[in-house]
Amino acid sequence: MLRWMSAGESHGRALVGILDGLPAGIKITTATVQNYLAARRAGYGRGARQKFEQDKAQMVGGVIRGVTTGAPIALIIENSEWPKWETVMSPDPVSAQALTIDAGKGDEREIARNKPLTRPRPGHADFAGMLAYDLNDARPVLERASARETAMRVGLGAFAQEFLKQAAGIELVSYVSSIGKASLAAKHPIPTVEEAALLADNPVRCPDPQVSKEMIAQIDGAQQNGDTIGGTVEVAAYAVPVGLGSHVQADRRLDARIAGALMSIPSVKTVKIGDGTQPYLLGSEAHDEIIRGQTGEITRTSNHAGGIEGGMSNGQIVRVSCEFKPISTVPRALSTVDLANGTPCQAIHQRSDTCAVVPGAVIAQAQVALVLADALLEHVGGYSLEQVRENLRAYRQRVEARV
Ligand code: EPS
Repeated sequence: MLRWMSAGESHGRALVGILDGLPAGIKITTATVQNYLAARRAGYGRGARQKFEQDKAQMVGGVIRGVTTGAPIALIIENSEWPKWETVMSPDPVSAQALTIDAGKGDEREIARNKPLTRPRPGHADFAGMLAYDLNDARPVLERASARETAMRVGLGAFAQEFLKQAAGIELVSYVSSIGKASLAAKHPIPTVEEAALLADNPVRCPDPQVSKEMIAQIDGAQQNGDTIGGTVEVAAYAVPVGLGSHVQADRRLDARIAGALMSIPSVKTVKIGDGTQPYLLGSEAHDEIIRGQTGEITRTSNHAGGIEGGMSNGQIVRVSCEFKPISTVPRALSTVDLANGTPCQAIHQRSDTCAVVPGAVIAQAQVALVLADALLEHVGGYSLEQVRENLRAYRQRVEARV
């Protein structure tokens, strides 16, 4: 069983993450983890912070000389912002006077840094978090609700993706299929692994050059109006063996696990497996008929189900998508009520990204990889990469013999 967890605040010293249950023998280096993290920092519509935030990862457990040991993976990603926030975010108490001193160059954000945040942003965790945790200041809520934490998901997801590739040849791709009103055609083919590698150079991670331009225009339009904008990302996993997940128990269903993992990404409000429910189709049209292919193999006429039936992978490409709402830190601040004095006012705004859909694709890919790695280990097991490979080979042979 694979377990993962993170801790750390957006403007704290660092994010820390633990990934427990990965086998020994996976080859990985800091540079590899760094490559995955770099993809998350890219993307048109990101705010000022991404220009200086380095996402410098350090492996501090579970890896020796470039190979996993089977012990829990421990990862640290430091925040470049920390020196400016050392006082207000200090884990130890600080004097009241220290909090009146503005660090840095005194821009609007720095002056506001030490003041209590009492005007909750509609759409963010501020309001419910302040009430649920008995806080007079939204700072502790937004520090942890911040999507900064997704850097660690991508960091841990790097290990899951390297494991899937090295153990089973499973590779994932992710791309953006809509931003605002600009959408990729529904029938656009899923990029191959090679094509997806090129997408990293596209500012909106979209496989269609014309639609990419429309997406950029949508982001520009939102930014010029002091607004934010959302969109849709797609994730596909190639070479997933049949039978990951299970129909026998609710919490073992692969689709439920993927849906939970994707829905847990900040700003995600919709998750779709394959083509979703397709309520406009009849049953005879909506399902993927089972046929004999040209070389006698068992295959399908289509993949509406997104490679998952009955809570299990069915041997087709696993294909899922999720929609991100526009970021809730809207520059043209929305109406709210100041919880310090109960008066109507404008919500907090310091700085924000205009659009985080492009990093969203990279984060979604990491989340799906973590779930698939867990499901693969559950099915074939093994404490070492070689054991997993052998167990998988034996399982694939049994499947081959049946079909
Ligand atoms: C975020 C707000 C912005 C983003 C941040 C997530 O940070 P700040 O408030 O410091 O400008 O840049 O995302 C990241 C730092 C990141 O690495 O993704 C938020 O409120 O969720």
